[in-house]
Amino acid sequence: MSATQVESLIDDLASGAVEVVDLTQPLSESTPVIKLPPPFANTPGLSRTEISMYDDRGPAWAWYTLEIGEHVGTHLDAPIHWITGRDGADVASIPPASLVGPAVVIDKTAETESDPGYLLTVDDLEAFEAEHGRIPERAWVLLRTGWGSRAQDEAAFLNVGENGPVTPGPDVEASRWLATERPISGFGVETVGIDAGAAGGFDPPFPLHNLLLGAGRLGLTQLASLDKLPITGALIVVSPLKLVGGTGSPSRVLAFVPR
Ligand code: 23J
Ligand code: MN
Repeated sequence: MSATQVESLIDDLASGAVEVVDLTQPLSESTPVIKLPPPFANTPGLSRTEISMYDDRGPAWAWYTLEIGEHVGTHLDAPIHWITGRDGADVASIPPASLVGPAVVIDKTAETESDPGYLLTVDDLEAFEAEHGRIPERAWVLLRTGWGSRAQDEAAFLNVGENGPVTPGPDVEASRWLATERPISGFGVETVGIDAGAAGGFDPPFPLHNLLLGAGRLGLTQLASLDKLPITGALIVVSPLKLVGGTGSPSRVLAFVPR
């Protein structure tokens, strides 16, 4: 991008020709977190304790200590989150250019409404490209399902049934395709994890974690407002904490959308 294009982007932001859309869910003590079945350990959500509250401990200031898992709320999965990516990047080592790129939205809202465990297939990915063109290099592929409308209701969001969680995501072959067939930066979802709810029972278990993170690519979860994005043409910016050795991080995620 030349200096001129950055200047024109600044002008477009001022005029409203480009809108900044926040793709981040609010982060609070009530933000739902994934619940793995026994015998696996689980992550804490967010909790806060006061350091001072305009009181004896600090008369003119308020501040908190946070306790939070790395994988809470709208968050990034780094390659080292998964054993297949253990020699890959931690959060601090991710090249910043991977955190900015074209957003490509695959809309499976209708399919997810009729089947909340909807599995994205290679046929879906190929049909998407036939209609909208080849997924570009460095793209963030975002699976739009409408699931974000459940984000404030833990039971509806996690949607755990008799046979475990029922949430949408890619099947094994679509996971392999996303990890190997296109040089994408990452894959983002509205649900609690990048894999489908049923994916713990797939072969391999959690195939998108296994294959995508194993290929050095990134995951992004619990996104909001994907319905405000065009199918192509938006720019996404992902901002994780620069956690040295981090396997993931709560992130602010923004999109630049032409209006
Ligand atoms: C650990 C094991 C399985 C899953 C996850 C974490 C996540 O969803 C995550 O945030 O990476 S599915
Ligand atoms: Mn995660």
